[in-house]
Amino acid sequence: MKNAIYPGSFDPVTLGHLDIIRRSSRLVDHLIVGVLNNNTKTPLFSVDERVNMLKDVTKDIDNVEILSFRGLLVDFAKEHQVQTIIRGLRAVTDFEYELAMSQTNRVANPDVDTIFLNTSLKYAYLSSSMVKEMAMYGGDISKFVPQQVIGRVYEKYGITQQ
Ligand code: COD
Repeated sequence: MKNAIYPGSFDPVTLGHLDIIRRSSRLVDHLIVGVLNNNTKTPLFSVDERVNMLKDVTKDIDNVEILSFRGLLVDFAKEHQVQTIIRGLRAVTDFEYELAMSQTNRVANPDVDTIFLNTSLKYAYLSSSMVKEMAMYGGDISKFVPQQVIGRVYEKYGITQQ
């Protein structure tokens, strides 16, 4: 049984994340999407809201499970007997951070390897931060996040969807 974890903040989930989830779900038997429940960052969405949005947008993918985690990713992986972490790579700017993270995780647990999927070209510059900035000023985010997520983002900024 090949299983993997795709971890992230997903604040909120974007079409870029969903693309990585769909593509990696075809590579493994079981994919856990791990949503970080972090005390140090203040996310726009609570961990429950992020988990629920991910559940909504992945409900048609049978082998995907959405879970939250606290603490170290390698401990979460060990708890679920997972040795493969999936990460998405956009531009070269992601590379340094991703490399450092994968090396650190491998030092912490040599059994854990990270596999990188490159972004689909149309989502190459898409990030949750960009979505939030667009939404904050009333910009159109419909090309960036799944349809079920659009209203929930605007709602956070008190914007009524047209
Ligand atoms: N196209 C392709 N991939 C994308 C896109 C896109 N448009 N947008 C984002 N991605 C990828 C990102 O590159 C990333 O791989 C993944 O999707 C999730 O992205 P984010 O931004 O939601 O999540 P991050 O990068 O904030 O997640 C960081 C973690 C939560 C995984 C990390 O902080 C962590 O593991 N924390 C736990 C503590 C720990 O173990 N620390 C030690 C590791 S150094």
